[in-house]
Amino acid sequence: MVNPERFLADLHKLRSFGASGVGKGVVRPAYSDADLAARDWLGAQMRDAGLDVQTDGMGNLFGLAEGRSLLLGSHSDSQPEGGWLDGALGVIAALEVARSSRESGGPPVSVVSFQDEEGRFGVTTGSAVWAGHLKQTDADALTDHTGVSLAHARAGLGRRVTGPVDTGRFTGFIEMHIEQGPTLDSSGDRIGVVTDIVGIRDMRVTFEGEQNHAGTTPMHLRRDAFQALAAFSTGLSDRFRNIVTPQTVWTIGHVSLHPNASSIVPGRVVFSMQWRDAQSDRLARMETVIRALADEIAEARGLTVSFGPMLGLDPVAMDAALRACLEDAAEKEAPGAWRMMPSGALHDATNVAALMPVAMVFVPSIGGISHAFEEDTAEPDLVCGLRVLARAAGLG
Ligand code: HGY
Ligand code: MN
Ligand code: MN
Repeated sequence: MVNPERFLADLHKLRSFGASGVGKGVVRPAYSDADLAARDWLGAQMRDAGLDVQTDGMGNLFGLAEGRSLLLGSHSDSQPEGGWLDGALGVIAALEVARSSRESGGPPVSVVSFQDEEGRFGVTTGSAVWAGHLKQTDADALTDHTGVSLAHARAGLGRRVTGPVDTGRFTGFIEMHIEQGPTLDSSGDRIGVVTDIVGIRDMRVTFEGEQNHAGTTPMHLRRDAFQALAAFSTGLSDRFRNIVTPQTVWTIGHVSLHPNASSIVPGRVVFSMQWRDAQSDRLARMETVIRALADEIAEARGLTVSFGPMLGLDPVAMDAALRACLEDAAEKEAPGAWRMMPSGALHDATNVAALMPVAMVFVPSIGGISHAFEEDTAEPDLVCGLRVLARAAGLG
């Protein structure tokens, strides 16, 4: 049987690496000192649980059971301002299930904490490389918002790296996660069994205009990068009107304006353009609109536009058989208080689904808040999710 007290204690301990901000927030971006310290601690817990600890070249951390086994886990890096449960929950729940299973002579269970799920460099970068979706050489060329390359960041792994971990040794993958949206919190359900994970596209866009004096440059002569971005953002909502559904989302979440000074007409803006939907063809139509509108705006305002590499993942359905295990487990642990639902957030499970059967289980997020320091889940719900995961993994 799983040990809820030990599980919660470990979850709080993991939060202490990078604990920051209000509430239970963490700042533990991929490859930061806090992230590496957390992974060192996690590796020690895996070793104490009798697992063989391995780190691949990306920094994905595995605790391996002997022979072929089920793989459980998620990620332990965070957003620049993250909550304590996003990713961490799935990793610590996996550790607890693997450890309990060994203690009670249960089935072999391995554990993983993927690296850079939160996309400091890409989109779910660690699992994307492990699963073969992204070539290591292409990944290495990616840079974060400050210009640091992934190649440079992962060089900091040093002697932690043991070598590649064979994807063929696992029979399937289950990721437990917080929902990160309002569905379970509003319905009162305690468990969500995921049906599908949406697709995503993400690229950097640059408008290059002319830097000039903010007092002397007449409005009609300006080639203002910020004004171009403002027009682009407003125009996009209009152009998308006949393409998107109420479930489609798009976000300009990172903006770097140069030189970012009150008295200078900005000459350059680099921004992130991300969009998500359950259908790949809609994602493609949105891309066409994005590129065309950016070209039009640049042309009309005397700027140039350029686009960075297109990153993305297609929508995936969860494996029917593994999902059924979670549904049975949910009905036993939360009778009448669980539902099937799609995931609007991205997960490592998407990449792993190219290799083996994959399923996911959610617990509620209070107020539907995540990617914020305020993210939280009631502890009885965390434990309920742990028990569902353990049952689905074959622990009675
Ligand atoms: O952005 C996402 O959906 C994930 O949390 N990285
Ligand atoms: Mn996550
Ligand atoms: Mn996240």
